[in-house]
Amino acid sequence: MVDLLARRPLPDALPEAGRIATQTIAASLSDLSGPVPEAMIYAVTGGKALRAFLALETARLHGVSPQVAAHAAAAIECIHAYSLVHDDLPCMDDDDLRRGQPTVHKRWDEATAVLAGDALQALAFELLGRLDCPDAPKIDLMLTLAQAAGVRGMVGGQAADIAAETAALPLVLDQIIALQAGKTGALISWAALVGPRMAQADQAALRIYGDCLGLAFQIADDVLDVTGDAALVGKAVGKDAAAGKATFVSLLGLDGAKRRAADLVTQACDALSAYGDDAETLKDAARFVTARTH
Ligand code: GRG
Repeated sequence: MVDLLARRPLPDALPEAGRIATQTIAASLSDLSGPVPEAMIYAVTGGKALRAFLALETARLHGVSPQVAAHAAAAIECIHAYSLVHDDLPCMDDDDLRRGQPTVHKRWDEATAVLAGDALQALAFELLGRLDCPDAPKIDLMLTLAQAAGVRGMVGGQAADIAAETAALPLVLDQIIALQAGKTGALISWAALVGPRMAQADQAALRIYGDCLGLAFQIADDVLDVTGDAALVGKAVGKDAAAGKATFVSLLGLDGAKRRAADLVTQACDALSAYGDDAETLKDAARFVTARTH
C-alpha cells in the first residue's frame, strides 16, 4: 500500500505537485467548455509548481495527506497563474512567451486573458471553500490568501514595481526587499504555511522558511534576468537590466546577489531544524530555487 504521508524527494516531487494541482483545477472545470476555461487550464499547465509543492509538502509534514491538501495546492497555483496571465498583458509587461509557449493573450486574445485571470482568482477561493477541513483553518486560509494576493501583498508589490518605473529616484535595497516581499514573496510564504495552518500547528519555523525562500527566489529571478538563457527560461530575459530598473543584481552586484540568495537558503534550511530529516525535501527545494535555470 502506498504511504501517502511518506516523504517524496526532489526532483519528482515538483512535477507530481503540478500534476495534482492541475488535475484538481481541471476536474473543477470539467463541466465547462469554451475559450475561458480552456485558457485557465493552459495557464496552470507547464510551470515548476513550486507553490503547489510547498503547500503539499508542508501539509504532509503536518500529517495532512495530498488528497486533502490538493485544493490548497490548486488554489495557490490558480492565483500564481492569474498573476502571470495578467502580468504578460500589453498594459503590464507585454510578453509574447511564457514557459516557452505563447502567452494567453497571444494564444487567444486580451479579453480572454483578462477573464481567464479573473476566473482563476475566483476559482482559488472556491477551491479553498471545498477544502475538507474544519471551518477555522479553512477561513484562516481564505483570509490569508486574500491578503497575500491583494493590495497588502502581490497586487501591492506589483503596483509599487510599476510606480518605481516612473519614479524620479531609483529604489534603494530596503524598498526593493519590501516591494518583492509583496510581489513574489507573499504567495510563496502563504504556500509554505498551508501545512501548519491546516493542522492548526505552530507556524514560526515555516514562516521564516517561507519568507527567506520568497526573497531568495526573487534574487535568483533577478540573477536569471542577467545570466539566463531565454530558451531555457521560456520568456524574454534581460528586460529589467535593459530598462535600467533597480534590481538585486544592480544594487548588490552579480556575486553579491548570489551570496545574499545563498545566505537566505541557509537561513531557510536552518529554520527547519526541529522537523529533522522529514524536512529534507523542503531544504532541497530551497537549494533548487537558487540553482534553477528557469
Ligand atoms: C498582475 C496582479 C499582478 C501581479 C503580477 C507575480 C507577478 C505580479 C508578476 C510576475 C512577474 C515576474 C516574472 C516576477 C518574478 C517572480 C515570478 C513570480 C516568477 C515566475 O514564477 P515561477 O518561476 O513560474 O515559479 P512558473 O512558470 O515556474 O510557474
